[in-house]
Amino acid sequence: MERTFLAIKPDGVQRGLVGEIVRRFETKGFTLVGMKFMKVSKELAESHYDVHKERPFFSSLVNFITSGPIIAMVWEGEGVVAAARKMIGATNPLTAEPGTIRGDFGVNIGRNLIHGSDAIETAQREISLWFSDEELVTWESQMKPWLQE
Ligand code: DAT
Ligand code: MG
Repeated sequence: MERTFLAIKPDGVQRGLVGEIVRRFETKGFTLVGMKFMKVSKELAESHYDVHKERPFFSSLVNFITSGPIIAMVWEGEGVVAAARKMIGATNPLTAEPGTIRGDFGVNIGRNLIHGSDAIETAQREISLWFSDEELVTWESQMKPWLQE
């Protein structure tokens, strides 16, 4: 089953949006398989954002992600990678559509509340970077027959 890595960034935690954000994925019908509340080390932040290391915003991005606690999560479901990206919205919250997390709650590209893996292969890399196998819980949601034909 397809899985994605999502992280509520320090601004999402500080603004008290953890419940609201988790609620959206839960009520959509995706299944939570891993979750931890943590401070991110500089090493982990740099590794997570490795593709952006040559970009001018890289150091401020790493400083931001390590500035306060975050919620790291793995969610499972059919098509969850692309669907979660849609639910998160465009990178810049000012242009993100209303109804998306960034569109509803953000105003600045450097404070865009949540990370979501951008492809299935990226998700696999990010899940193994952030979680050990023992931290992921395989379980069958009793809602499944009510979500899938
Ligand atoms: P996304 O998080 O939508 O996948 P991304 O991978 O292009 O976006 O960039 C990673 C993060 O870096 C993004 O969530 C916010 C920050 N960022 C991206 N472009 C930026 C820019 N032009 N100025 C400042 N921060 C930026
Ligand atoms: Mg990205």
